Amino acid sequence: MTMSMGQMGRRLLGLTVAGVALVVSGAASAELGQPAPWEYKLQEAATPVMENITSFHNLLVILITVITLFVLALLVTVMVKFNARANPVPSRTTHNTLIEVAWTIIPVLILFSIVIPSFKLLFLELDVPKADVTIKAVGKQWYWSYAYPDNGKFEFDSLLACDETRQKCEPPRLLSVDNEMVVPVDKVIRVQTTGADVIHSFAVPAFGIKIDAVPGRLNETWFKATKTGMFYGQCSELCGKDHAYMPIAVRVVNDQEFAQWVEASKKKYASAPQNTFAAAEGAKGAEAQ
Ligand SMILES: [Cu+2]
Repeated sequence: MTMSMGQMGRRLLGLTVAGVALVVSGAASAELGQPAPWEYKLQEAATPVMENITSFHNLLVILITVITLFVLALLVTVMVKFNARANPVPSRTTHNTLIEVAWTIIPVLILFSIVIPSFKLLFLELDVPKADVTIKAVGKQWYWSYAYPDNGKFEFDSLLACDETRQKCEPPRLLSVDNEMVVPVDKVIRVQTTGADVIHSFAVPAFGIKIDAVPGRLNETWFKATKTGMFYGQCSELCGKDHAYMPIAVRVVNDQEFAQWVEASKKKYASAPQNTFAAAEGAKGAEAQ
């Protein structure tokens, strides 16, 4: 197959345009709170923490791009100007104080421009504000249980909404569950995680949270959703054969809807026999008596 340079150029250009069009159309169809085909960016932020993560990420991408282009330009200059043919008699220069000071100070300044937003973000993530609602998320092989200790102490299981073959699923496929975790909008939600059997990880990309659920240990994180709607995540620590089938679905609703849901859930999950937290707390209560 012979192809002229012109033909090849045009073909390459065509491919690039098609690729860009695909990526743009894919990104445009992205729905809040869930992944989209051809998505190459972070999911749209629904909490202040995630907004922070996104802007930090963007800052880093700009920095890396500029640094990479600069180094590439230096390499190209060296290759073109200082090869043996173009520059047969090399200079014997060994020191240049100005350049040496510059290549020490400038990287330090660049690192400072990274470390300041980085530490700000770390503190924002780790410093849990006063919580309006506390939820215990227990990772189990292979589903999640949610307990609302301050809202009536009910607990329920949240399982993948698919048939046994996992061929017929509720949309979004492999992300929707039978019982969603429900939280009020614009409120600080503290999530405490633990594992009932092995290590799992509770993660919701649009909220910017990912925290391990470790047996025998209580981890905590927080989020404050600023948008209502459905938000999906997945267990993010390889936990066994059905690791891919224990999604996290969070419904963010207004205060009134949340209060109604709490009342309904208290009745609906009143006789939850499977629940480990209530059982453990019940046992503790019995010991105390
Ligand atoms: Cu898991």
